[in-house]
Amino acid sequence: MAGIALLLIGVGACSTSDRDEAPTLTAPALDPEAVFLPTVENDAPPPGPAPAGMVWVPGGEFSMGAIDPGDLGPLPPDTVADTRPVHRVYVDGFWMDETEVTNAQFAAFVEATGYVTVAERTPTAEEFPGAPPEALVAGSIVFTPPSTRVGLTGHLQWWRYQRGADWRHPGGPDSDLTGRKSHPVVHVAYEDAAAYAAWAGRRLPTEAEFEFAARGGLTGRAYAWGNAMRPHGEPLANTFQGVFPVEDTAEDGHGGVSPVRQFPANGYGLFDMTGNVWEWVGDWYRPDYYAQLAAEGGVARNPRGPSGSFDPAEPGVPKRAQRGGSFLCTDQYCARYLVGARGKGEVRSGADHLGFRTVLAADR
Ligand SMILES: [Ca+2]
Ligand SMILES: [Ca+2]
Repeated sequence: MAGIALLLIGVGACSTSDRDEAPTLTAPALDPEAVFLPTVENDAPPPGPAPAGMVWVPGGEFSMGAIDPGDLGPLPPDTVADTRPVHRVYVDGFWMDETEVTNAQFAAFVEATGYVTVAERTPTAEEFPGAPPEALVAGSIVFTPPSTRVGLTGHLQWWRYQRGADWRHPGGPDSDLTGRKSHPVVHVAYEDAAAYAAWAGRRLPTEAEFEFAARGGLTGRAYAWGNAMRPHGEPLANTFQGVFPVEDTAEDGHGGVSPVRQFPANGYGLFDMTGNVWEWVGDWYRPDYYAQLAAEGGVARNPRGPSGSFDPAEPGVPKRAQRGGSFLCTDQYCARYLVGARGKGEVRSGADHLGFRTVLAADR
């Protein structure tokens, strides 16, 4: 049902960035040195040998949030509006998957448990009252570029509900996982990601854990690796180049999703914390959550998100936060490859640009 939900209520992540003639939002000029206090990592060593495929993130205190980075120029509206104020957060150390969960890893979970993902289940009229009967078929949402240039208002110009699209068939029933074992699993709803994590004895990261990990020990940088999108001209993440959404020129070496580990790891040894596929995190989404934490004063310790979700763009739609951006992110539309940027999505909606990774607390 993921796709139906998505079509009825709008695509997650970048959906509210739709724009055409909308004015760009120039963020207030802020001095990063004044806004971001130094990251202070915990100095305790890892509590033991690393679980397979995981790396140690030491935790500590850092400044969470984002400001408008100068080198992008004016950002699309709302790109960093929900990342303010930058506020002080502490997280305990934890183990984190080096990469997005791959198709091979997800297949092992399904083989062991017989789990059926949301996209593979046939939606019912009770679940989606008012939906046309022909829409009540299992499937998911697939990025489908239009053949000609389009205005950037109306994401349904490039998102299509595809019958039979699911994690085993990322492009629809005629596609499969041939050559994709090392690609991140996609078309996973929040509950699918949480089910995998529980089976593995882990959980999804909190939004704060994800951002601490993505920053890799650096302080207040615009990107996971520094303040330039392409230092020395080298792409450091799988994003979108060309003319969005029509032509992805793949200057970074990958058109569409790529296998994991195609770009250098960040300071903690984590791959694709920026780009490739968006990643579910555990927190409910509210655009004012950072303001809530800041109003409490002091340092927010191990924040786990608000008690419920609220997105003014789609009130009443339950949404969890997502992080990192995807192979579709571009400063023309959705510049959420910024390390402090946030995304969000309806909890039962997957898509072919959305996956996840897991974490394991140190005391486990
Ligand atoms: Ca790319
Ligand atoms: Ca990612």
